[in-house]
Amino acid sequence: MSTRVDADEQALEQPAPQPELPLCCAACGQPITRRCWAQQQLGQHEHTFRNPHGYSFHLLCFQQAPGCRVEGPPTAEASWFPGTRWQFALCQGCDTHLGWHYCGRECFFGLIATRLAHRQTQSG
Ligand code: JO2
Repeated sequence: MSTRVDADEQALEQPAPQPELPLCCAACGQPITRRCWAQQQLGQHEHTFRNPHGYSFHLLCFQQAPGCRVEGPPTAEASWFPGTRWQFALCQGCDTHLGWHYCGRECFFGLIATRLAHRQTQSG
């Protein structure tokens, strides 16, 4: 199976122009989370992982993401954070898959960096 890198264009490559502004869905502009909710898991905020289908994802960890809708049954299958189960985290605005919600001893979100933007991209 070949490695496929997530190919979206809207990476969070620049620091936030104003750190208090929300991080939004890159596809529809829905506010998703905030920098103040960034946290470390396994000692890092950012992680790169590959799933069983061969797709690589660059994840950012947040203690909450109120703009996400969590969907599907929790599963430990191939979880990248040992001791956690994951569910899909979708944009409440447009259903784009933004990452995963994890629960173990605590719950958190791992969101795909390229699917977030510093501001609304369509209506903002
Ligand atoms: C979350 C996906 C994943 C897994 C996935 C679709 C189907 C399956 C997807 N490790 N999950 C994690 N599946 C991630 C993973 O912590 O592999 O990528 O197992 O059937 O999100 O596209």
